Amino acid sequence: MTVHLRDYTAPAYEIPETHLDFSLSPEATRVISRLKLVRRDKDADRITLQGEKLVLNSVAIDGQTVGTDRYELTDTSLTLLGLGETAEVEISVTIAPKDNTALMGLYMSGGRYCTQCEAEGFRRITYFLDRPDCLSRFTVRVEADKDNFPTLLSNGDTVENGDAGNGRHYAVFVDPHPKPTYLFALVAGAFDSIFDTFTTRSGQAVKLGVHVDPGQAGRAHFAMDALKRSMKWDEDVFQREYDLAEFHIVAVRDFNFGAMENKGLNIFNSSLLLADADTATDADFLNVERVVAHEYFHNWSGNRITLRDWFQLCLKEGLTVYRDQEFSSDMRSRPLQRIHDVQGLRAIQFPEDDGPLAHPPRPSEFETIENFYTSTVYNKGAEVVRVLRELLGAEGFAEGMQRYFDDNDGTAATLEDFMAAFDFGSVEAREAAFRWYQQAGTPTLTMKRAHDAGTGEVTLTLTQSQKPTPGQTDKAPLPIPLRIGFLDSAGQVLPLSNDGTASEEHHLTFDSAETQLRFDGAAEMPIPAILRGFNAPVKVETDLTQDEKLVQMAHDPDPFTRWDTGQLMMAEAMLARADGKAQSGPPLERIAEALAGEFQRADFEPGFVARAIRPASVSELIMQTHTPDPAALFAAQLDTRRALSAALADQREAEFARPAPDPQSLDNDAIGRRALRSTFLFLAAAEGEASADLALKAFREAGNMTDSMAALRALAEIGGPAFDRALSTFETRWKSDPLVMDKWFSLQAMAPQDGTERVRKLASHPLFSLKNPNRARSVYGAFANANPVCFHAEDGSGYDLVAEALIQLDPINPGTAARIVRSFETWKRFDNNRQAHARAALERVLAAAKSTNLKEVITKTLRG
Ligand code: B3K
Ligand code: ZN
Repeated sequence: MTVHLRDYTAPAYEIPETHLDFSLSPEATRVISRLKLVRRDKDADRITLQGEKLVLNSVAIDGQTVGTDRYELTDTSLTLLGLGETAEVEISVTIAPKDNTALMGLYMSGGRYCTQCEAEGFRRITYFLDRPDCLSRFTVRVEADKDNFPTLLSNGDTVENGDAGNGRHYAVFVDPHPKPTYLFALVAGAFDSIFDTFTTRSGQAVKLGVHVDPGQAGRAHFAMDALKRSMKWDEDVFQREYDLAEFHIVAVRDFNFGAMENKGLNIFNSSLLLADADTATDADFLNVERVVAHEYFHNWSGNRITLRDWFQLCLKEGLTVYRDQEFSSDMRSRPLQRIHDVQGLRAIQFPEDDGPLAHPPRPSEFETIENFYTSTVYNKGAEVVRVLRELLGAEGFAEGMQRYFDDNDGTAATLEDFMAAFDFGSVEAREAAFRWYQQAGTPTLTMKRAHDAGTGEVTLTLTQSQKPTPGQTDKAPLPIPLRIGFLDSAGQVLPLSNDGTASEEHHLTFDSAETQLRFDGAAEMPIPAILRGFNAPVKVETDLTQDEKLVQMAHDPDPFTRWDTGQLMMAEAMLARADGKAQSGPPLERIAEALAGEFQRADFEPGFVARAIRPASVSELIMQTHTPDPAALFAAQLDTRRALSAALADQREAEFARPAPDPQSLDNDAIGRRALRSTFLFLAAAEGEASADLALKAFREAGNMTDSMAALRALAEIGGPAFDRALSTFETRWKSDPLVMDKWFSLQAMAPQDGTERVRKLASHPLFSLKNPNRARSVYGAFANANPVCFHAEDGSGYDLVAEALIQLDPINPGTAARIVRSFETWKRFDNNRQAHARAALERVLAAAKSTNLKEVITKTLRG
């Protein structure tokens, strides 16, 4: 059943008031809902409420218990009949949270109750208009056994609590802000809680609580701190204040994705909340900070202003990712954040845009909305907001954002509403910008130069093109914001002039299929960077020569450009090697020489250099190759790493001769230096046994989880008994810590030499379970997404392994299965033999699949 954007109609009735009464029990929770219905559409006399896997006990309309003459019941709905202008409806259902392995609706994790309702989980709690444009004021009463479930939470502020007799207690919550069902949440259980207070800029005191598994409070403080910083930042940068007297975050171990922005009661996967230096890596800390901010920022971009329908998902997700990226840039290092985000975009979103599952940030049809929580909606969505900011200028963008928040507060909005808040100068300009939301695919921007030595004029001929994507063949040009700057052949900045204005950097918009830009004042052919800062999600192809790129990677003032051109040079070198044509690629000595220059710069930043000297992963190289051979690419990467490792040996020795950074410190320099040491170990690991001492020493001396994992990753590549010993030391120390053990599992699943064998063994490890999504992903997700050599093995063994797991996982947790299967999306890039293996594996899974989630993804993947 395909749903189309163009078919949107508002519901016939509104539900302005909702009372929910939960009597919690693992096998039989009773949910009574009292709804006030008010007619919107004057001809209506009936309404269909969604409901799945519910046992209906009774229905009453206006105080009278009614029979099937007043309602129709199906597996997925309850239609109330013969309604008037208004009605008071009471529905009683029973559900079994303990049996809910799909983790949608009300379920149990570690003996505690929690919920996940986005997108369509609420219908597994009771019958309701389970759609984002039905905004209701919720009052919720929760009752549970007192000893086992001492903490009771729901959205909004607590207005009452007390004893309910029989060893039970209750609490009542009122959320004054009308909200759709997907933002509903309930939690009950035994937690260790930490509390704090935040005073908003208008003087309102907010009680903050972070609730975690007993014994874990020490790992909750970083999240609390990140929350307070997020609240302050949203006031300072977007003028957005919090709007309830309480705000809670709860960590649960069983969760289908990262976290959820339920109004006033965010629920997190514990992997994105708990962090201390012993158990979390620096990357984990930064993720916790980012996701705490992201979910908090949804309070405005998502909750106060929600979505008219699910096609608008990008309105809250893309915008909120943009906001969290800006937050992280302000908290940490702006250039590093940009590199991190672009790397993620290229690793996940570009392949999606290039494959069978390509769709625009705002799709126009879907089968299962759950399958549309994609990198395109999230990450390209954020890039589109950044494009808008560039097109409008910082001030125009900021004004438009305030207008958007003010004009749409309390409503369920569309992307059209969002665009209407900005002043683009003309209707045409707004429509052109809006295309970014409507067109799928990554545009390619090409640049060719001409130089007139007589006049000193340089002409840049720019073209943009887009390949057809499934269901979308005609593409119109997009407005691409450029930041252009030039160097001379010695690497000096050239302030050329455009239209009579000389500048070191020109901000221009390219919005047609082809154009020519002219600049004056160039004595020789200059070296342009046209997309400094990477402010548009495009692929760039230029006519720069190898020598010019070496100058650019060493000297461009924009760190992003230096990093990007360096990556390009290393990739060209690796691809040439994988093709057996090493001599035609850029020479590694010269690349290494340019990289060595980074260590000498006055603005040396170790975290930046750690990324600059790290060549692309095999997965990234696969995306740059036709019919890739992962094993050959890996061999080429090893070769390149060895060369860089040797060329940068002095820098490595100098770094390791210094005292290690404070293992507890999270400042930029400490994080950066640990990242640099980790990259050095990664480069050196390509030397195999010869580097084992370095890695073992790093493992023994590791002062925190960042250092332990860096050393273990290096040992995983070196392999052999040293690796196995380190693994067992690690296991003995951490076996009772699930988050750390997830790392132990995934590290082995990513081992390039013998990953397949290891995964088979891991699946029968006593701590392995498909029921826990983190654990399932730590093995199969890690293998399929981050072990390209084994996953794409020539004999199809990698595909078979994942297919078998998916067949077992689908009946347990279809959402997680439908995510892992996406790793097959690149299958058509490979040779016929691999394609045949991938097709057979996918067809096997499809034949066994029961869920629409998994079937939709596989059908589209096979079709593409
Ligand atoms: N909005 C949730 C994601 C819900 C996913 C539903 N399948 C988390 C977030 O993006 O903030
Ligand atoms: Zn989000």
